[in-house]
Amino acid sequence: MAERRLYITEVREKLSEARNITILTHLNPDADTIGTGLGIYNLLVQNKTKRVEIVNASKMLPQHLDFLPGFEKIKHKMDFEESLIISCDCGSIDRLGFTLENRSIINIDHHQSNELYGEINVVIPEYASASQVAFMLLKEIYEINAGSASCFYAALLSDTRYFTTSSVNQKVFDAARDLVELGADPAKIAYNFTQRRSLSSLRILHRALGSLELKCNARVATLFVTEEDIAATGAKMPDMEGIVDYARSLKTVEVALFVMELKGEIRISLRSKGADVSRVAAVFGGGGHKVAAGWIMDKRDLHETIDIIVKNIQNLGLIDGKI
Ligand SMILES: [Mn+2]
Repeated sequence: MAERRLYITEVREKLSEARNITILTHLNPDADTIGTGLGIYNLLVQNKTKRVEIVNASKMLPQHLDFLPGFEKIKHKMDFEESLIISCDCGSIDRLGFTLENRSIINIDHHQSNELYGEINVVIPEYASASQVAFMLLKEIYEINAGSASCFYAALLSDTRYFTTSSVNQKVFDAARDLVELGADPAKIAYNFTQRRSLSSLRILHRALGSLELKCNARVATLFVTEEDIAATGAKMPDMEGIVDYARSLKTVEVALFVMELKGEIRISLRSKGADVSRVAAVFGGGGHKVAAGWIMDKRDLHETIDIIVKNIQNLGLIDGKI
């Protein structure tokens, strides 16, 4: 295991040398990758001697994040051919969606499964969000402005599911308080996350809940949506974020599984109340955290897929403990 630290001196030096900087956020972006990326972007653009771009390879961005300062600056392709890369919240280099051979990368993340693909790897799994890593690091190098604080706070709020996950501790609240002090507006950010849902997100949630099944003595809950469900409700990927949490919320459930049938592929989300579901993801070439992991598979029968995954959950002994 590599040493877990912030590499403040090394990062400061890299940033001061760089003329062009590309901030990369991961495919199928969530609020942590976008909030971390924009938080960094809002700091770096203040320095007029540098050119900075923020890029996401996906065609679709989570539109509910459009209140974050700089959101409209996110591009879908990289324009700089030579630049320092900063990757945000991304465990493996493939998830950035670009060919990055021979590029200098600062990897800012909190995934236990991070493949440490950067020249500098600021990866701290104990932190609740990549934005917490970025904030702890960059407050030592820059004066954090209000825009940046808002982005980091939004990412922290989202990755902790509004401060409810097991990763929440005093350090998280310390960071949150500091970010509010620096200008993040907690009420405004919470409103944007909880009171601006799309109709499609509720319609697809309804369909997903209709598929709920309990397995393994009600310790495993499964949900799925078909391509037809997605087409009928008009749901986009961001509309399906958080659906898996409903399955986990059941009293007896230890591990929750949500399977999305997309065009040509199947996307899987696993959540647990403590069991290490990243081990299940690893079996299928995926990654993630102890209590939240996922991966993508080639398209095949949905029910077969669910059965295979549940079998792996059992075989790995993830639900042997007491309820
Ligand atoms: Mn994250």
